[in-house]
Amino acid sequence: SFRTPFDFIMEKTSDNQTERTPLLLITAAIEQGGRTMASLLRKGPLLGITGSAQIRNVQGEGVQTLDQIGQETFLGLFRRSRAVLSVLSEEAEMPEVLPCDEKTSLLVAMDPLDGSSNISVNAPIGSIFSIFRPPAPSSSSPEGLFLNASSPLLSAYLLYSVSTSLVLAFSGETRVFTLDPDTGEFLGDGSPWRFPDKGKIYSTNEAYLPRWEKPLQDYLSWIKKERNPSMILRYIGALVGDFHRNLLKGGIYLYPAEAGEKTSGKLRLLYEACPMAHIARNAGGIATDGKQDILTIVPRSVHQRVPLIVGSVDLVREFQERTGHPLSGL
Ligand code: P6P
Repeated sequence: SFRTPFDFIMEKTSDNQTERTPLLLITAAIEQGGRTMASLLRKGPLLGITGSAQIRNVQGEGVQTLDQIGQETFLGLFRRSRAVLSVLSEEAEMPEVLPCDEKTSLLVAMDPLDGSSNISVNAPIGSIFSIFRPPAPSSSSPEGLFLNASSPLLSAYLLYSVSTSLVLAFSGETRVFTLDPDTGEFLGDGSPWRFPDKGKIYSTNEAYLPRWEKPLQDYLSWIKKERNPSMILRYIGALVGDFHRNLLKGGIYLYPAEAGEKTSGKLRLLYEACPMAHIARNAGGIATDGKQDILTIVPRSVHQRVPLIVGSVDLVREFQERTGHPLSGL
């Protein structure tokens, strides 16, 4: 019989009642926002809401109208849940402090709509969340809350594609759910998902190879010319889509640092690399910045970028060994 995210959280919080309620409320907010965004994205072109808005977001990137709708949709739901102390979003420079029931509220870092350049060409996009316990005492500044937070308590992404998936990592497990558009329920088979240890897929934007450091250039050329068995390239250009395919089939995703303006890569630690690393780890995969496990990185700023290599443990181990940073304890 199918199970829902509610069943997953209830099952895994049977001995920890204090966090059960905020986690159920936050997961419900993510589900509700997912239903809203999936419906809007399906009709977007008909409603004229896929054009890029004139306003530029804090990252200086062109903002698609749907980016703002995603920001307002999820922020509004987290505000109404009263279970969230503060939300850090890719779409806002400073974290937003929300009215909440102080004693059990949690922190949310989110990318409300990741890969929005795919919207206008009807390609997959996603929403990414990491949920943290606030540091004690939680009197520090909004940014300080996120810079002193522990590792994620729960991580999630929504993937808006052929179907709408919700993937949750919590309490040592990663589970996959699919939206039933007729009932609005997210349903899964109740079993934990395991990242395949091996795989033949690598996902990266090879156009930037000339700006990579030499060991990474050598790794890619080895993959293409010498590795046996050989690998294939699959790249959607949206982290959630590329990650999800590799989570299901086995594979490795790489967004390395580049000489020039991407000296720390492109992806953000708190609401892109960290949740993906947590989801990978709970499924038996691993994520690094090329040198260390993403989950051991202490953020220095809330929009900090990091290089991201994430996927099947055998493939990430092979990458680390070939680029001179073998991972200990793997
Ligand atoms: P590039 C989307 O803009 C994003 O943040 C990720 O979702 C995606 O994996 C990456 O950037 C794509 O970047 O430079 O290959 O277009």
